[in-house]
Amino acid sequence: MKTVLITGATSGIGLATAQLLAQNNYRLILCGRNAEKLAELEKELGAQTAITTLEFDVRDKEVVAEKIKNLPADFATIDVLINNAGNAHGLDPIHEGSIEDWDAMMDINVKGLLYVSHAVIPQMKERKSGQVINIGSTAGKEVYPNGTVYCGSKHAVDAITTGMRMDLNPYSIRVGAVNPGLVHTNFSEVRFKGDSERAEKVYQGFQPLLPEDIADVLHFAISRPPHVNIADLTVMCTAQASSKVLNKD
Ligand code: 8X3
Repeated sequence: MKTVLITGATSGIGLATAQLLAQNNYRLILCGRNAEKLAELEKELGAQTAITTLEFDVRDKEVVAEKIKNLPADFATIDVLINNAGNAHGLDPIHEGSIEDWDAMMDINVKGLLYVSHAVIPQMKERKSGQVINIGSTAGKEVYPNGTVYCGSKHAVDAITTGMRMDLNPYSIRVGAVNPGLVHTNFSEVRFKGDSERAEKVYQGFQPLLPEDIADVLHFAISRPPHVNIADLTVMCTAQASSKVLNKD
């Protein structure tokens, strides 16, 4: 039974992935900031598979390192790391952007991913096996107006994934990225700071991806035989052709 650590596991893509992997016999380490949701998840999915949860904010590097280091013995060997925690904050031209929003995106999407990776990779290197999947974005492949810093953070994820794959190549550690386009999650609600009406409009007039669609892709990626690495996969809904080309009703 493989052990999979998922960050940002309490909502969206992370949650759908946790639910799918629980049904498919993976041992899960679910990480997130919301203790209550983590406890609910542990109860809900604990009936299906072995679960432990880690409450942390990926920005807290000491806490991240400490909690991963002190995992219970049954969960100490991590076969797969899914760096999923990520957020967008604001959608503004660069001259109107907020420094707090920029900090949040860079700290969570880029530095948080690095902190968790730093805590997990050494044991994979030691064993000469393991898999890291970073959740990128179409925003890591092309830049769109007003998304400058978010796109910058996801381009960083793209570059970091490529570099990680090279650096970890001698240790047979598989590294890849899954880059979703528009997925119907609370992503836009967070981006627009709780303005649900504006958030919902983002997904109106076409069928966006659902978190379950990306969970399927992640399950596929981690269930490949050891010689197969899904290195870089961009997934869009049929209505989307690029960040700004969308076939809406
Ligand atoms: C999410 C996709 O188009 O909002 O990463 O940047 S988009």
